Amino acid sequence: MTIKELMNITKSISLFQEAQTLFPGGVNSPVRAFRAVGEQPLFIERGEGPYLFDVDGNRYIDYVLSWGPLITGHAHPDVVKAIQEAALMGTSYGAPSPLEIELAKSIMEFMPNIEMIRFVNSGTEATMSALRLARAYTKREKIIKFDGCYHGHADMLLVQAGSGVATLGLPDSPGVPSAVASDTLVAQFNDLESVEALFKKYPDQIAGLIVEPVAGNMGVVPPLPGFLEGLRKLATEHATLLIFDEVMTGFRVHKGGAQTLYNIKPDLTTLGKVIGGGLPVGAYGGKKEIMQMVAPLGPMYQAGTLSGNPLAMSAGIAALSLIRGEEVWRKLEQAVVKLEAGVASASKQAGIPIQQTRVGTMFTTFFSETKPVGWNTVKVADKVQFGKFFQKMLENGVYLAPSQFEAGFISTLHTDEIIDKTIEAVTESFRTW
Ligand code: KE4
Repeated sequence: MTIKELMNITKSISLFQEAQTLFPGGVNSPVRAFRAVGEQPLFIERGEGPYLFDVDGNRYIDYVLSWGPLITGHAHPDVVKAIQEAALMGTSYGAPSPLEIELAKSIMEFMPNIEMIRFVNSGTEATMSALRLARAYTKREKIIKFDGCYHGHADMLLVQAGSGVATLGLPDSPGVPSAVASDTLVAQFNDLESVEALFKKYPDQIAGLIVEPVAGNMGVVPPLPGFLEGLRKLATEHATLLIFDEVMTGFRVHKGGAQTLYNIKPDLTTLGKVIGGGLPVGAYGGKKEIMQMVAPLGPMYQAGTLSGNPLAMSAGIAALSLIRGEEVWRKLEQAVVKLEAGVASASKQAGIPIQQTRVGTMFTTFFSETKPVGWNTVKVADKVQFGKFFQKMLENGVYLAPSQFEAGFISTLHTDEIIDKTIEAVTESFRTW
């Protein structure tokens, strides 16, 4: 039985048919197409707190949360109010506003290693700009990324990427010029020797090393002890800029991001998702000495019509103000630890082998007997089993990321009762395996 047969999703079905005449694959971002779980996507009417409601009136506990941004849940009253009030003042000025200063200072309170910052409109813009800056600053051209890590869809980064690229089995995207891809070197996550080998092969040629400090786009894969410290040491030794792509991990693995959790100082940090409170915001920042290369102060050009948009700034300010306290983070940790234990117990009871990974408020359940440490150990996970789990959880009212190679997220509104209901859904899903 498929989701279509088991659930009342007739409006989603007809909307998807129409959407496929308008958008490639019927969606505006590939992972939304549910291709990895063999079904058709649900069309969403609204979100409220920890819930999504589809156009057919079905309610789901949401663990995608717009792929990470909604750490305070859907339509949080404070965030909505901030957007409404900002909109009454105008939706875009194309000029500086005090809101940009307020959000920048708020981010820097959470991540003091960021001395200067530039707002953009997406994580892709943030990573693309940070790498251009690394090349401008070092006058070198090659970059290192990691197999299975995803940093947005800029040409130079669509090389052995994770997230939707891995989900759809597109090892590299057509349309990326070989000249561009040839400057992107790929190492293995949690494998320092693979990084050392690249530095040895390309001495003095590597401008930047970009890493998801906790991989989230091959599913969640934590750094092994010493890995991030080793990257910091190698980057320093070779005068290569260490770039922490914290678009996902920022305000998710710890209130101060991975750089605070692991006490590593990257040269540049990229951000997105949570800092926009659900509206389009990205950012790159770091050492002032490096950021001063950026126009109009320096020669490295980067621009954006809606960068620092007052609505997005207002939403980000409101969202970050809601996650500043220690108590919020204690409750988040308590909720996700309870969920993790519930899943472990249900899978053990059902005799279904899984590997669970979690850092802070982002987590993944791999259907595998191999400990995930990098792409090579993640890609062996049983995607069919994951698809079955996804479908059963959906039928039981829980909306998971529709891919084994994605992270799950909780919000401050995933209360004890919500976690209990989720564990019941997991138990029921495994019971009828
Ligand atoms: P955006 O351009 O999608 O705002 O950000 C790109 C990006 C950069 N860096 C990291 C670590 C990211 O996780 C992302 C985007 N994440 C995916 C989810 N894995 C976005 C979801 C989608 O592509 O629809």
